[in-house]
Amino acid sequence: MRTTVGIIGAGPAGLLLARLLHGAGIDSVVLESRDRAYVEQRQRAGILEQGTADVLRAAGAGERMDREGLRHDGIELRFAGRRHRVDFPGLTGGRSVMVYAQTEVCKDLVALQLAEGGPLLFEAEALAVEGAQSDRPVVRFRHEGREDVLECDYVVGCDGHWGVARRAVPAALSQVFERTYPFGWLGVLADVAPSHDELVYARHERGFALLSMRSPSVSRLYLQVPAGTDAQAWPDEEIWDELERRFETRDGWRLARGPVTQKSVTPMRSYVHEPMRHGRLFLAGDAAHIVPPTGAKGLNLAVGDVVTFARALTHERETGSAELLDAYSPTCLRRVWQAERFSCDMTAMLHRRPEATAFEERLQLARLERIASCRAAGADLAEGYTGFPLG
Ligand code: RFL
Ligand code: PHB
Repeated sequence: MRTTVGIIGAGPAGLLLARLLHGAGIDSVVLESRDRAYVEQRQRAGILEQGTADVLRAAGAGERMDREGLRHDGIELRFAGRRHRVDFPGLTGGRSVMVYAQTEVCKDLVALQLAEGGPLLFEAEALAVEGAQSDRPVVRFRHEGREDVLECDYVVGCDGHWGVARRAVPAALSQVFERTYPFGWLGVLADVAPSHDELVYARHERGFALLSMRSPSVSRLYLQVPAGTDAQAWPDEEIWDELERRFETRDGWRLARGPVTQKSVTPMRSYVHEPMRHGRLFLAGDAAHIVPPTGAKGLNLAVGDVVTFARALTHERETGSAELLDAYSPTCLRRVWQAERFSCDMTAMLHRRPEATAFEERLQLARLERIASCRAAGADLAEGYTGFPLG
């Protein structure tokens, strides 16, 4: 098999890249190790930055998002029994975000790819990327019980944190920057209308909690739990009790309960692999970097990477200049590090560190007070949350 761009992974990064290249008249093949149902149902991100929503629209993948997605003009910060709303448009000159689940983005992109795009092979597991520094890199993969080879001009590793693409970068040329956290998020999906019309980020002595949503009738809720917690060890009623404690306000706000349909624990990690390019192999999305979910940045960063790659390759095709391809890694990393900073700050401000001193806890509250009382501090959060400019 031969193609111009071999794409490993059909998460949001790989699927959107295939769509953008198709629009630019560049052919690609997507290899995905899991089946279609898995790709379309894996519960993950829920917030699209305005720039991400614009990219999906421009790629012809925004129709259902515009019909079913929920535009959000702010979030609520909850601390010390108080509530503070961060008004995004008012603080950023008009920006907002979209609540539209990653599962739905993936469904829309899979449907478009199968109807109009190049090959998208499910249950096709990439085994290795070889010859990244030659003119003809190849992806070895296994599909329908047979091993095969995909010859490419370029390979883009969109295969997530546990994929194989990153391994093709020699250790001597790689630098990894990371931080692990002693906590994770217990996430539940519940058939109950969200108890607030915007997301609520709560800082509480017992730990962080987040109220999010998937639709007007489905809530998505998270609780900070110790790293390594087994989700099944938390009975549903105890989850609701704990959520209620952490969201408690002095004005008597109530959390509505409903049947829990899914629960799982997500570990938290900050991770950056530099560089994001080795020869003709490019890394995009979680394959190159991970952020803790507090800033809602992971999916949006993946989109930024593939937009940067698609623009760079289109430029090379149109002008013969590899200038933008050569700038791929530093261009992406500037945005990645801003998102890492934002995600770390949000995480530090809202989570309970088991070893935190009383002094540090007071500092957390002072940070939240500052955002609530100083327009510049609020604007900094609003700008970070609604997104750093693409390119
Ligand atoms: P993905 O989605 O992990 O997709 C990688 C794909 O590659 C496949 N794969 C392979 N295919 C072939 N051969 C191999 N050897 C392969 N190895 C792996 C995998 O099966 C998979 O299909 O990476 P991608 O595309 O880079 O997308 C990244 C996002 O999924 C991720 O950053 C976000 O989900 C992070 N995230 C959030 N991001 C946001 O922007 N906003 C949010 O609100 C948000 N909330 C979250 C999140 C992530 C969470 N979890 C579970 C980590 C909330 C949570 C709880
Ligand atoms: C979600 O809805 O899954 C979600 C929303 C905001 C975050 C993280 C996750 O910061």
